[in-house]
Amino acid sequence: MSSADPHAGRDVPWLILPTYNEAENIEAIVAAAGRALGAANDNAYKILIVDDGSTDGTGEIAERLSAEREQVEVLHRTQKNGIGPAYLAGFRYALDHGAGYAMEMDSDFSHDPADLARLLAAVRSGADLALGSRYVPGGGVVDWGLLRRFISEGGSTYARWVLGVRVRDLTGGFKCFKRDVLEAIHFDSVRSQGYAFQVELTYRAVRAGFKVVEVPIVFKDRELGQSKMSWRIAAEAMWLVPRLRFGRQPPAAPLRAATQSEAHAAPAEPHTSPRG
Ligand SMILES: Nc1nc2c(ncn2[C@@H]2O[C@H](COP(=O)(O)OP(=O)(O)O)[C@@H](O)[C@H]2O)c(=O)[nH]1
Ligand SMILES: [Mg+2]
Repeated sequence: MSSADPHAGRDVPWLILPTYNEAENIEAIVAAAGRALGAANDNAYKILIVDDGSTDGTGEIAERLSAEREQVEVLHRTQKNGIGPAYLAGFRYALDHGAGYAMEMDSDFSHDPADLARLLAAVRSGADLALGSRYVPGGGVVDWGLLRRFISEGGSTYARWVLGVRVRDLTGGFKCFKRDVLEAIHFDSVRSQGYAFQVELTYRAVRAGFKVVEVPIVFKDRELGQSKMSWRIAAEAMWLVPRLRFGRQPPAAPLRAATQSEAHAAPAEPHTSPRG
């Protein structure tokens, strides 16, 4: 099973970390994610930081981290245009370099890096896409007031209802994709940026017949740095969701086209917590 280079080969998980002005978080999040992935996969993993020209020195710190560790790489982009394009650039790079799995996580400790192992385990035990989910039993959110909870959970409920899928947490950004799922998605036709991007990728995976499971996670607010999400990004999700369902569909990847109707009949099953 083992190959000469532990960082090559189709079994290697790549964690994509999008950053915009995360100088206070980047070093600690890379260290914590490295510990979790290293323990989960015998030190064979990659962390790809995708920095969109941060003005607070994040890009320089990322460069130093990548010089210090062979597992860390950096993609510098000159324009800040949202997490959607940043993730797509990261996915493309990871696929081109042989990633077996590509993972998404915020770089601000809202997601617990220790949960990376559980997401990876879910995909290794049969899922094609594992979602860190706040809205299944065992999952949740700390620190949020009633209004913010209502908007977030309401947004997921709205999207679930419009799209006709069973996924409970459609807007979350903590995920593990099997390589094939990303290969089946035509990146050029993905236009969304923020929460809508998360909805779009999960919806496309369900539509293409992939098995999507939800792994309970607890989300907490960042302690350092500032959120870049805005009402504009939330509004984008509102109008984009019906377009995903009723607009012109992007071409399906040939391999998966046969299973599309099956996908409609049996969308995501909630995953039971590995913690019991
Ligand atoms: N590369 C890149 N990363 C971004 C951009 N916008 C946000 N991020 C990162 O995406 C993650 C989630 O963003 P955040 O502002 O914390 O959103 P929130 O958790 O919904 O408040 C963080 O790691 C941000 O640094 C962007 O335009 N480009
Ligand atoms: Mg955040």
